[in-house]
Amino acid sequence: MELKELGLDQWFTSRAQQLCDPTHRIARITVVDRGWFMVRNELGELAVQATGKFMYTVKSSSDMPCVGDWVCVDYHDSEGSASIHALLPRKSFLRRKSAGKTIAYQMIAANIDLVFIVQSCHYDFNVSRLERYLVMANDGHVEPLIVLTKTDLVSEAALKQLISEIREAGITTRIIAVSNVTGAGLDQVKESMFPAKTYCLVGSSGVGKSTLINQLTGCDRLKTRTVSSTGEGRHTTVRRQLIVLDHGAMLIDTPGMREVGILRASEEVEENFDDIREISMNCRFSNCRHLMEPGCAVLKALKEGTLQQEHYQNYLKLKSESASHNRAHTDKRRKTNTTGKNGHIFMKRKSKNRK
Ligand SMILES: Nc1nc2c(ncn2[C@@H]2O[C@H](COP(=O)(O)OP(=O)(O)OP(=O)(O)O)[C@@H](O)[C@H]2O)c(=O)[nH]1
Ligand SMILES: [Mg+2]
Ligand SMILES: [Zn+2]
Repeated sequence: MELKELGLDQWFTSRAQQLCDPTHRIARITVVDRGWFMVRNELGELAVQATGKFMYTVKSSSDMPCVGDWVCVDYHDSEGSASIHALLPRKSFLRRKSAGKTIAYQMIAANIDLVFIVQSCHYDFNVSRLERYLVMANDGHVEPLIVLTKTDLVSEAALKQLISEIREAGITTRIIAVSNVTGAGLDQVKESMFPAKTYCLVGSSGVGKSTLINQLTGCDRLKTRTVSSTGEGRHTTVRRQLIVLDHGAMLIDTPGMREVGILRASEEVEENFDDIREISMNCRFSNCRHLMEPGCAVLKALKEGTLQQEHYQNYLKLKSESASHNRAHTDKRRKTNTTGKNGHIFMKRKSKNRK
């Protein structure tokens, strides 16, 4: 695949000439997963890490490469490994605010030509949320398109009503109504996508973003929620990923957002520290804080070196931000604290039959 088929144009090339070393190659980030990245270029797809020198230039999380970004990569031919040396400026982006004292942003995706704002006709439909997504698109210079899914679950009259509610709110953005079950409207989605252009899907969890992508690719590339599962509140998609469709358009799937615009610290902890959560399944106590508790699997992993000290410190930092954020909320409702001075006196021993 040539770089221009991946969306590279003169705008990026001229910036790369200033930022990249002549020995580096330009590549596009296709997957971001806790400290490592997948990049793709004419040579293929490869896992890379960011160099320490690059990390030193990172001032905030929005300086970190995100899916869709163009980067300068040094391919160390001998070992078949590669590293990121620089991040090219973004032409467009989707981002949301991080919780915390200072204004920071978490990048969702970069260099997007069009964002599909996905809402379901069933349950999920909400015009003000739609408006917040439109603000997000506008803020990042991305053209929006509204997709209403699950039309098979509502009557034609009900669908008309939803569309008129959107229009009455003054939203003029194009709307496509689809059903991943009957296939209605899928051709319209396909026809709105072009080779070498990048599309991103955003919307609440469970609205059918990954199912729609699977329909467009014609195969079950992405995991979707099974119908029988009740997994309320759990995201099926956990990472952002760029997929190249057969006819050359690129699509980025994202995990559903609970709150548009604002990323809560607790969500950030959840998204970025899956590994720690997994390790903590083996902690002796279910409410282990991984600070000094006996039988803590996280502390054990730290000691053994299978968990990086820096990653653990970031986890603690975000977790405390998330806790103070939540406290601010509950304090408003409940003045008396019943859990004790440090809010943590009861150790809950895990029951044996717990998975
Ligand atoms: N009836 C009906 N069900 C659908 C439709 N599209 C998706 N679903 C179902 O909705 C559920 C959620 O779909 P997903 O594609 O996993 O949703 P998602 O938006 O990717 O969710 P997250 O990855 O958690 O953000 C699955 O059980 C799908 O089968 C549709 O058009 N009609
Ligand atoms: Mg999904
Ligand atoms: Zn622990």
